Amino acid sequence: MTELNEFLASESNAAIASIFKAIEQASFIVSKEVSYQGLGADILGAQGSENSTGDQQQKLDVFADHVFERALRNCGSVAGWASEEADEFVAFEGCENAEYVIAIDPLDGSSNIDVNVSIGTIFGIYKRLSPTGTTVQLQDFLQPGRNQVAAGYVLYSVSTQMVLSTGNGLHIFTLEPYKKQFHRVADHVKVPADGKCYSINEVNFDDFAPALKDFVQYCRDKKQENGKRKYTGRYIGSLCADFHRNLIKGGIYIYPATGEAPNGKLRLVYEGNPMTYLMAQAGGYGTDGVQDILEIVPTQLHQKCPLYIGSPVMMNEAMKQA
Ligand code: P6P
Repeated sequence: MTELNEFLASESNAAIASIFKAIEQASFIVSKEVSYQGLGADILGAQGSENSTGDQQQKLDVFADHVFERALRNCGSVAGWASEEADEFVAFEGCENAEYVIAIDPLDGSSNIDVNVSIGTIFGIYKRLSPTGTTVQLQDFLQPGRNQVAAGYVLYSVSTQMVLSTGNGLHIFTLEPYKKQFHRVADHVKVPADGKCYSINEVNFDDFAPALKDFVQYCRDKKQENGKRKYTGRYIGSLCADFHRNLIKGGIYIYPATGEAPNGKLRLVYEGNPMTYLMAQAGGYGTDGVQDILEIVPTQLHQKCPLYIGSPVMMNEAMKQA
């Protein structure tokens, strides 16, 4: 039993604890290979293929997908999974009696690995809707984000950290690489009500909706009482890294709809839903620019959604403009 296991067994149930144990094992493998930056497995550069939705796959995308799938298949508590790297969901043969399914982006931001920038794994866990003892169905994966029973991300950065919730607050664990275990370093973390950072790719400014242009200009112009600007821009180009900084320091991350990408870029099922579930557990919230992300009923596995997420004061200001 690892510390993460013990914590989850007390916070949730044995099945959820076994799922997180599988994620702990898989993320240790990915973290080790990422930290060896090309000295270990061949994970640098493009795979030379596209994923289900036309994104250029990086070798690390494929590596992480295989590592997490193997671990989650073997844990026995997951009946099937939906991965960004596969067109369709996958039923795990022999796991028909498992109660849970998982939606996952095995490696978000993988194009950053070649330049040694933080990257992440994002996942959401749902109780299946189809009867146990049967093969999972698409409906098991097209649940609104409010149905998640747990979610988390692993941030492969200066240290490797897992941020998770099983519905009883948001907790942060740090990987101790020699023991291959995560140790809790913070629990019941709350996002600051207001922040200093707005995270958005401003190269697309001219293509933003007028309301979003107004919000960005508001952030650019807002002054503190001492006359100094209140906000600054921070955009790493890796969702987990930008989200994590904003979670700890306060801030807002926006990947909006644009003329070129009317539904934005991020995926609802395995990016928007898990991250919004986590932010809600920390006292913030996430929308698609209009409605709570967690209330959207997905119609397609890889559907995209605009994402506004972060500190409530900044979110309220952004939504007021909308
Ligand atoms: P852009 C990484 O590819 C990602 O999905 C997020 O992690 C990141 O915030 C965003 O895309 C960056 O996209 O279009 O600004 O380069």
